[in-house]
Amino acid sequence: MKTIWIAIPLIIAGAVWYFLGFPGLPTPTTEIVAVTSVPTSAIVGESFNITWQVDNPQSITITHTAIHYGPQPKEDISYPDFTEEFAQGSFTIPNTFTAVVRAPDTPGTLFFRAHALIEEEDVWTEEASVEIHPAPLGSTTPVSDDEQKLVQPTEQEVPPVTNIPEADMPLINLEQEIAPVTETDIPPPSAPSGTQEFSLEQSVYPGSFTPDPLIVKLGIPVKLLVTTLHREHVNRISILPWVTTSDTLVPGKVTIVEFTPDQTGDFNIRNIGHGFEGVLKVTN
Ligand SMILES: [Cu+2]
Repeated sequence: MKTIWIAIPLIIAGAVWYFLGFPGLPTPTTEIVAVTSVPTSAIVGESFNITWQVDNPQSITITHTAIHYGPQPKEDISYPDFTEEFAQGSFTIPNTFTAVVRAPDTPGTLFFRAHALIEEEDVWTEEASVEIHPAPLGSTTPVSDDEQKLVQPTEQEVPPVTNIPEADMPLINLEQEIAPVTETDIPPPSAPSGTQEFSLEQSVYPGSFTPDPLIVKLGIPVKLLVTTLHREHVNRISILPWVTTSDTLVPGKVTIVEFTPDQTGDFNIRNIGHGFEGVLKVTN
């Protein structure tokens, strides 16, 4: 009987805390991810900030939160781009995040949602939008410091093969990782020894590999220099039975995939994450 008189006030106190909050203690909220600041409009090619908050009753660590965005509204959240700042790493929530979004080069509407991966669960906001206006007459497109850093190495180091959108360029290791692409167009040796080397380009939107089919010779080690046009949460390839999973494909980086085809026929080059496929043809 005594315990009831202890338990009841505790339950009431707990309920008050949950629904109203006590001073100095975190207040549970219903909107776990919410956009808190975004301009209503932007100028073509201009960079602007979007701020969002990610809440949680307890302080925990998450590994991904981002603004996903693109020129089309997306029910299925397959936006072609997302902000990189908090896309990979370790971030404490509750917290507020701000990332830079670059407006497209053509006027229109930019659609976006904030996303967070919280304890293996995907949490998204409703879709919102920013109107993208043409540049005022006589003005030049503003270029931020960040973009200059990105563009300069591209012009100096990247051969035409890569064709990577500027917004997707990574900030690091451009020289080391992109330099080998110059050799990817060299045809494979015809002698049945050595290595046959090919470039393989992946585009997530639409899901495709180039070339398709990719034709290789039986019994000669294959070296694929794989590039991708898009950043994704999960972005690797498999070529069964030889390659179960590659390293993560990152725009601007060449991922090397090596194997020796020991049977002829058609095999799937498969994107892990989106599931689209290309064909690897092994011939005599
Ligand atoms: Cu995301």
